[in-house]
Amino acid sequence: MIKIHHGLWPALAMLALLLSGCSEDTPSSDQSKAQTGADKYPTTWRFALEEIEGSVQHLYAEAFREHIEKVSEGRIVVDVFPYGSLGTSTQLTELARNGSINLAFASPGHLADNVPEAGLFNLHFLLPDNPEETRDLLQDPAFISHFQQPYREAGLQLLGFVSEGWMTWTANQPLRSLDQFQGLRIRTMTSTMAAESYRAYGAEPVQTPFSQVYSDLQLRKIDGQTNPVFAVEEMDFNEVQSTLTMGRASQFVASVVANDDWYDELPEQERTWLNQTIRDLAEHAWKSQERLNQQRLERMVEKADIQVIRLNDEERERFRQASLPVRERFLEMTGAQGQVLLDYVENWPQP
Ligand code: 6CS
Repeated sequence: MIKIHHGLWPALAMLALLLSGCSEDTPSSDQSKAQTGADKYPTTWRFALEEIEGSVQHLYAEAFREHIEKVSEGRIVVDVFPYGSLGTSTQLTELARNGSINLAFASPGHLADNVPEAGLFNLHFLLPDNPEETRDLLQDPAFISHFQQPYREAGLQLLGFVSEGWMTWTANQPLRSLDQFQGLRIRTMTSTMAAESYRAYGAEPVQTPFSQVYSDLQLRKIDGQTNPVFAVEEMDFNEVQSTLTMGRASQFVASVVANDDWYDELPEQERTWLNQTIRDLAEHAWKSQERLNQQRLERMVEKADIQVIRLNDEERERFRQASLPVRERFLEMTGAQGQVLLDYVENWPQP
């Protein structure tokens, strides 16, 4: 049986959202200015996710909803749209850019064609090997500030980065060496930089939306894919792949974004609630991805339906060497600003 994961979007719901621009209980920015004080509330913020219910992004959004409703004493209500209710990652970013939704997750793996600097997170063997150091880097205000202008140029306000754990490689064979990558049709996220990192290993990257990966694997249109453990399990890729290789080459980093005009026009109090919530959730987000990745790895190992392989340092070093030229490609796309970012990460943690 062919299983299509969230491949059929409720097109009418999306169309309605696009056409309406704003719902009854969500005043447009002009209305918002006219409506002040008590009669403005409750107001609804729409938050769209690139992942399904039960995912890292979903846990984050639910915690976000609870937190903001609490600090605002019910004045702000959050509508969460898990993956499958509105569209693909690229479409969600478009909805955030045009203001149909207020908040969204935007993964650099998809976003880097619009925000080239975000391509940094598609580079392999760049972020610290120690995940705690990566966590601290992603919360570092000076690091985040380097991305503000590039996101703005794409019509987005960057609110923060969320780590979702190590990327793994799944296939119907182990992926221990560059030889095993030769000609491998591996699905990557849709940006050029996401593909380049695998082309450097000799693979033939195929770029498709998340929702299409299961059926493409099942139909053998592709040989493998790359995602964190939690996503492999929740999207059932373990049903159609025999081997999960942990090369610890890159970590999945997502960004939380807002429509730029919406953010600028938020009353000061609401913007404070929003920024405070993003800050307060950082630790929660870190812990929930650790827990989810760990639990789901155990579950897959228990079911024994996928073989788990961990690369040793020697094997990883060969991939690291092969990955280095991709940094030049990143610099071609980002210039001096890209160099600043590379230097920043390579010198992290700061003494
Ligand atoms: O592979 C993807 O396209 C997706 N993977 C995850 C873990 N989150 C969102 C992203 O779109």
